[in-house]
Amino acid sequence: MKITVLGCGALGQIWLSALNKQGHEVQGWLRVPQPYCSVNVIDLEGNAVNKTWIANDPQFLAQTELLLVTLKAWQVSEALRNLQAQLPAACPILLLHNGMGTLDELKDLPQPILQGITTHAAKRDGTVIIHVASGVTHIGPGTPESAGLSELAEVLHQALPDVAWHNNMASASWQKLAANCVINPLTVVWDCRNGELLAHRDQIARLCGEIATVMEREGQHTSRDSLMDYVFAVIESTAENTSSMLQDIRAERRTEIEYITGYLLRRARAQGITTPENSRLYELIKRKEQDYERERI
Ligand code: KPL
Repeated sequence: MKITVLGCGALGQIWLSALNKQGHEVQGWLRVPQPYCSVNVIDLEGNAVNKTWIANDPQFLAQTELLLVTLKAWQVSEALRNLQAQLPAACPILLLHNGMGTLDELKDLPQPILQGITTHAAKRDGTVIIHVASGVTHIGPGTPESAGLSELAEVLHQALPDVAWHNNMASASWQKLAANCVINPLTVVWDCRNGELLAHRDQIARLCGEIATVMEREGQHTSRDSLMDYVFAVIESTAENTSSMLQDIRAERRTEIEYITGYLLRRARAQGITTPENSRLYELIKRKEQDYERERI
């Protein structure tokens, strides 16, 4: 297949090299246009992959059969709006990012949209991307037009297993959102790796209680205790990780808070639910972002 990967950060580079190894024709697409993109990855077996592919080629884009989007949530809408006219109308777009809310922003796009979440872990060490842990990528329809695209799961699974297809992604997406609402801002509050959050059980219980109330109103069967079990399992399996939000805050970059806790708060408001603990974390992260944005002016 001809596949364009939009966003060539850690996850984008891992997908580019895995898809190319599987025989697919790939190109990268960078927001700041460049003719080539270089990939420098240490794969799960410890092998170094150093390759350069074409990037930002409009002809390739016009023939693309799958667009894989590995941008941060807040970059997705604008980037896709700039590309949509050059992309075939039937080309599936797979979104792989933290948080929720981008689908609402992309309702009028002609292309079928798939949503995905992944537990693959990668970290940057200087200019090298290290694929530190294998994981599962869950994908499914984001719009009704993409309901029949389950064969893509098999194509992706051959390149970077495991990939699982879900006819309904709501449950998996909400669970992942819950984990991100707890882990990401709390690692900023405590300035710690994910595993150190095990010491903050009461705070996590309060957050999960609020999140479970919102999820139940959104039609998800859950409870504070089952969410806590899930969140603690993620904390344990990613104990050595520095969360993406803590990495962003340390590097003074914009975080995905609007699509994580921000999305939860928007749904809570629409349902008339108060979420003081989550609101406090949201405000705290926004303040940190504003502080360094103000310094730049
Ligand atoms: O998705 C993550 C992130 O850091 O953004 C978790 C699950 C918290 C793993 O670090």
